[in-house]
Amino acid sequence: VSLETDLRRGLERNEFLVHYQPRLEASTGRLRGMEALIRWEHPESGLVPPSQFIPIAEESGLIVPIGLWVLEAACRQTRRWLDAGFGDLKLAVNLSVRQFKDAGLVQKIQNVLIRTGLPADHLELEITESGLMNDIERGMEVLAELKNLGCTMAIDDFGTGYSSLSYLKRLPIDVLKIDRSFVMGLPQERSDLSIVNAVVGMARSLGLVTVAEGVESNDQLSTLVSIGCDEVQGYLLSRPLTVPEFHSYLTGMK
Ligand code: G
Ligand code: G
Ligand code: MN
Ligand code: NA
Repeated sequence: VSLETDLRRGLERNEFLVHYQPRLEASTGRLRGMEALIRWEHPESGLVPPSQFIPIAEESGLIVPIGLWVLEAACRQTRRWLDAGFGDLKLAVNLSVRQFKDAGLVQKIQNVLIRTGLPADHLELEITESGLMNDIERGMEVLAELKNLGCTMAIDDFGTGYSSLSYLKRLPIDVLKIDRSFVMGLPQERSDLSIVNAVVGMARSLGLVTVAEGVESNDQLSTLVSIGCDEVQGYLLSRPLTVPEFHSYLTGMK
């Protein structure tokens, strides 16, 4: 069977699950929230990484129902954690370009928030820089509507696309997630250091929060703290965790 058929069946048979990667305040290590990351537990092949099925889900359009499933599962789980007393968690969910272009997106998100009871200000939506720039006029409209719901908006993989400074100023976004390709070279790689420094400085002057992705070493972390990057995510702090693992993580922090 084709991977597409397999994906469709996976959705029907509930083979997807969500892992959660903690996102911490850089200077204090305080937990700020987590990113929902989809996983596929294939009955024969085992755990299939998103790099192997997200592109096919994108091409086939299946990412629209799959993305909605992730959103609902993650909002419902976050609501449980809030109810269990784990205070101020912000859930970040990735939106693909296809979802972003779906005319029903805003209504679907609003319905999920109502169904799960997650307050909108606990939800952040991540859209890649290229996804956003793909259709900037439409992008601005959708961003504005999602902001109206009360969600915050993040640009994912920032630095890998072509956002101009003038767009950044005009877009209703809250967060820049600095792509891990720039974090990787810190602190030795001079050009990466300059880029991250410039992004953080620019973000601050525009009132945006910065998140560094893919932080793997203490050297990278201390460099990011000294540059003034607000938040960090990466294997150094924690890999993406299953629901029970993330629950233990929360319990350990209390
Ligand atoms: O978790 P991992 O590093 O394997 O993810 C690989 C890629 O898959 C990343 O680019 C990530 O953004 C993407 N991804 C993970 N979960 C989702 C999801 O729920 N929706 C979309 N559109 N992309 C996701
Ligand atoms: O594209 P996006 O930023 O949504 O993807 C996040 C992806 O990065 C996830 O698949 C996650 O598993 C992966 N990831 C998270 N932390 C690290 C890290 O420290 N190093 C590397 N190489 N990948 C990471
Ligand atoms: Mn992301
Ligand atoms: Na990213």
